[in-house]
Amino acid sequence: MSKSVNVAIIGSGVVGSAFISQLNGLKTAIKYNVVYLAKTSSEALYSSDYQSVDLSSYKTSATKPTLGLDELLKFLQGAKKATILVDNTSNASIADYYPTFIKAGISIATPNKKAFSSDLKTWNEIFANSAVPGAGLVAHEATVGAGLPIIGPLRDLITTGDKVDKIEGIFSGTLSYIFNEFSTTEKSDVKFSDVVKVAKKLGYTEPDPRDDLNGLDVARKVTILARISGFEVESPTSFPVESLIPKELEGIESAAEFLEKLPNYDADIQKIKDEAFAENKTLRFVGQVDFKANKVSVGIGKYPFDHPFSALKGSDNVISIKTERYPNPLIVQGAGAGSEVTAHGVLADTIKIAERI
Ligand code: NHO
Repeated sequence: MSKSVNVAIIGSGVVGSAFISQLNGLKTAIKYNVVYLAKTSSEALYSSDYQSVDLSSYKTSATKPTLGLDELLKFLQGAKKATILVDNTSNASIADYYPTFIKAGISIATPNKKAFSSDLKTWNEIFANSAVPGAGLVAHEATVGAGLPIIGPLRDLITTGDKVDKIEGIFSGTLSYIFNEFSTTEKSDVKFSDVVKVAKKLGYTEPDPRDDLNGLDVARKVTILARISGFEVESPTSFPVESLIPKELEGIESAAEFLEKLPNYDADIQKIKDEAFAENKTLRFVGQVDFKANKVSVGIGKYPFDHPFSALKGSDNVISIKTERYPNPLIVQGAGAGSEVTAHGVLADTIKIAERI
């Protein structure tokens, strides 16, 4: 008889629906029995006898009310079988519940950054709980760089005794696109506000582009990598984060009004771009963890035209990890945003957990 594990999925949005479709097409020796699927915070599919949810028809199947987290825990424990909870939401309450799930033996695979980048106490609790025999495992590769292999390889280096010297990278697909278009190795007069507008039109930004431009998403990703490397970052707001939102536009209510007024501030960032160009450098929005300088930071950096960061295309991410073993840094580059690549990161984590539990 082949091995089978129970899977509970929360969320069927952009990443969740891609995850469901990839899981539905999976051909492996392990059987994935989806006992619970919360499509939204109000609609879920499950049966009291743990029959597998039909993933090919979940969009139209009759639903029941979504279970609260205490009820969900009870339901999953009632199956008395190894279970993986896949959280494809950005919900903070679900993230806060991870330590309880893990303690109860339920494993977690997720692209949700909240639990790993909020206060250090939650991070410590998650990993302390998962180290106890019988506890659930936790995997979150897709919280940084979508499906790119960053967290796994970094953890492997650290657990085998390597020491990080510096991590530096472009971690936002949106800001990668904006700076790759705005600041090039060829002279260009393209305006920052125009690039932001195009990025929004192409669907690269959040509905309100200020949620990308404030740097917080990058700060969350850098917090995660810093903590894995042993840098005890208290929270994503405990180190310098440069916001690309002009101070005067921070309080404006609508995204439309923000975009309308943004051109008034083009000259400021254009000046920085021109100064960099005169030094044969491009501007990029980077996150850094620098052990020698004992510093974590997020903001605009200048890179020589022949530096790998200057050659970045589209909305790619790139990360450079310099360690004792890799003084010439290990560099990972590729698509760092999008539903398919993010979902594949979550599914690969789910498979790795299933192989171990
Ligand atoms: P959606 O489309 O809003 O989907 C969330 C779903 O969860 C919704 O269907 C909602 O109804 C459901 N939900 C919320 N609360 C619930 C509850 N209590 N019970 C049941 N269902 C509930 O969000 P996404 O885009 O699918 O994102 C899901 C998670 O993946 C988030 O944590 C997000 O941060 C993470 N993520 C998404 C992306 C992406 O491409 N969309 C990426 C990485 C991680 O690679 C991506 C990336 O970083 C893009 C980034 N903007 C960049 O670099 O520029």
